[in-house]
Amino acid sequence: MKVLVNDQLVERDEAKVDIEDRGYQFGDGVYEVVRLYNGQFFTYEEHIDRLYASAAKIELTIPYSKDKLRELLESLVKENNIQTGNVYLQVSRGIQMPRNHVIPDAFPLEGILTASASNVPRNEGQFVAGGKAITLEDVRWLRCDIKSISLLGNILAKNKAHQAGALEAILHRGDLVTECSASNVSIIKNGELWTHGADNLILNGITRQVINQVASEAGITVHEADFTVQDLETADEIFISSTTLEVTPIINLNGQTVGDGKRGPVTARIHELFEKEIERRCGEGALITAK
Ligand code: DCS
Repeated sequence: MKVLVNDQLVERDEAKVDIEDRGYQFGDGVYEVVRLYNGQFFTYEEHIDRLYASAAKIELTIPYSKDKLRELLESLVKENNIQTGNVYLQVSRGIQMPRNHVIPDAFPLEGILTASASNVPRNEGQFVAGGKAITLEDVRWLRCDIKSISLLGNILAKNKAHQAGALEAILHRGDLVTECSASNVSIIKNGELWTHGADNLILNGITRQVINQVASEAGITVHEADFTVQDLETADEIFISSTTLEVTPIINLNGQTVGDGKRGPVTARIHELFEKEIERRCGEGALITAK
């Protein structure tokens, strides 16, 4: 398996990170996870635009042009023969000695790119069967719109969910539901979709954006607006979404059955629309080879 370190493809066990790297020391960096179906990137531009936007928000310069980055990531995909899988890429601010919180004015490096790719099949069983979730107070910082590699708040929430035998932790700030530890959350009430607006309190998921678009086009009313924990608890259907989870139903919340405990009809319809979008963008056979 080969990975990218800056513009070099190297064997995974030969790739090294400097202990003075600010990503390693401070979690000072940004990342993306991009999915491939049938060897084709899905929503590539959206992910890369978000990477550059996250970097700009923390005054970090991505060391490559978008064209060069695409060339590098395509070489990574080709080298590892990725059909249906994920590319993980991150850019750290680079090496600084001695360790200092302050970002130097004349920073010697523009950032260090590392990326890996692996084949990961679609979790089709789970897309239908769904999973459990718990609710937790959202104690993360107030810039969740940045896809930062500093993920302690997310990790602790996800781990609490895991310890409770759940797939995800649905987070709320007081009464208002925000998102999950590593995905967005939407609810269905009276056939309409509700999901938190794209502000500083959530990561504006690319999956969520595609879902909202295809759902609206199909005539489903989409509210990107506040909804409460009580709305969540009384929802007809709940689903979570991310690059790897696609549209995954939540069939149990804090030990209580959601709806009739099965994937609901609107969630099923939305996943079907999402799959059509995958085929539209990645080619007709994309979902067949993705098994
Ligand atoms: N919210 C958070 C906190 C996330 O970490 C993610 C994705 C999302 C929402 C959904 O965003 P996308 O739809 O753009 O994927 N997390 C990525 C991760 O860390 N692994 O897989 C996806």
